[in-house]
Amino acid sequence: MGSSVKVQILVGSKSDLEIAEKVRTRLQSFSVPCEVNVASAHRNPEKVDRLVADPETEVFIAMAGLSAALPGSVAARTLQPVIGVPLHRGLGLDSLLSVVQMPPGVPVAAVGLDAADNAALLATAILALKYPELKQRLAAYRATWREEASPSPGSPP
Ligand code: RP5
Repeated sequence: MGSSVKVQILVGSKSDLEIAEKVRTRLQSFSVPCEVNVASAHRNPEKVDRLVADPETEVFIAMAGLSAALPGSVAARTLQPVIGVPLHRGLGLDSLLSVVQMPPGVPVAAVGLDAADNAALLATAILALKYPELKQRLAAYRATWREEASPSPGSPP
């Protein structure tokens, strides 16, 4: 799949970086090239413009708390798939509804609050439509995950 950045992870604030790192770690475990950038929909709209215009990026993951405008803002600027991760900073419900309730025409694939792992897994599944080796890595991950989640009877705790 080459080494160009396939997934751009965008966060609205430096205070969101810890959870962005969890997404990066999961993507790296599948050898998916990715990059993390801080770009607020409110404070740095020009930076959002610039990052979203990157022609190499195939999937965007946008994460933000409070009014969480970033995922929709990214989706408005691209035809590539955008995964939105609402972050639990205020009520939780505020960012969740901002990401889930996009008006018709500009979809954002919303995962749960702070759901870093699911965002990375969904991005990898989207890329796997084009890069078959990722499907194999996802299958291996799923098998291990199932085994860890439900050990066979008689196995030690
Ligand atoms: C959102 O506001 C950011 O995504 C962050 O989750 C929240 C708080 O931002 P800071 O005040 O920490 O910059 O835009």
